[in-house]
Amino acid sequence: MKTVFALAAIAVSGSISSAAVVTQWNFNSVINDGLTSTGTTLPFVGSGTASLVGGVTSPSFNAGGTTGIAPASSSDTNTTDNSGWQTTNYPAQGAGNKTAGVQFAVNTTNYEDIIITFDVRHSNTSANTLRLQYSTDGGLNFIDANQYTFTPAATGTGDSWYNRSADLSAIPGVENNANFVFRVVTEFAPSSSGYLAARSTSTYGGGPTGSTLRWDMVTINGTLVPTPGSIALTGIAGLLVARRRRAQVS
Ligand SMILES: [Ca+2]
Ligand SMILES: [Ca+2]
Repeated sequence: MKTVFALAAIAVSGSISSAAVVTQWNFNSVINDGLTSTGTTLPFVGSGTASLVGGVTSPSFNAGGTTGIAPASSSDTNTTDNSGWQTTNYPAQGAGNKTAGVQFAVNTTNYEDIIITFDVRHSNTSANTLRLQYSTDGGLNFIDANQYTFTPAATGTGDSWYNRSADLSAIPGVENNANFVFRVVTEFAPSSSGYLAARSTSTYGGGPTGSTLRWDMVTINGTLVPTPGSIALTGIAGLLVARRRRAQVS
């Protein structure tokens, strides 16, 4: 009987260890109002906090789908009220390397194998290079996720959406952490002391009108780790299933 119980618990609890969206921001209005200029930084799925860092401001929300070079919209499937988080006032040329951008605090307790995806639209004059950084201590210290710098296409195309992905599953402290925070910030071009514009023929411009980055579909994916409580419950459920199956056989 003990063996049956244990096997049933493992089998059933294993089935709930599955990929899930921990938190997602789509920046659309909570109630569809048909206006892309209105939206929210409250999460669409789960819980967490979105904030601006390094002097960046957000004067408004703006369209998640818009004109521009393909792809001309984010991956948001909302076609009637799709907003993006419009951000500007990035640092002046030669200043504030890896300090300015958007930041997200997400409790990853009970989740492992964290993967972050987001969409970003570069204006022509915005920085072409973005850097993902993470914190395991609530945002006191940030560490470069070294393999994750993001630049527009090789041709240096601005005014276009890019779908980005970062697999943090191998980084200690990211998973199962109530104090997990990450941010995406603008970075100088490699081996230089200044920003390169997203469009190769444009000049980088910071400040309130010089460059814009628009964000959408910021998603933290993880795998739910069964808690002791859930194992106990599923174990009982599994035992009942096992009993029922034996009853059917006999
Ligand atoms: Ca709206
Ligand atoms: Ca959106």
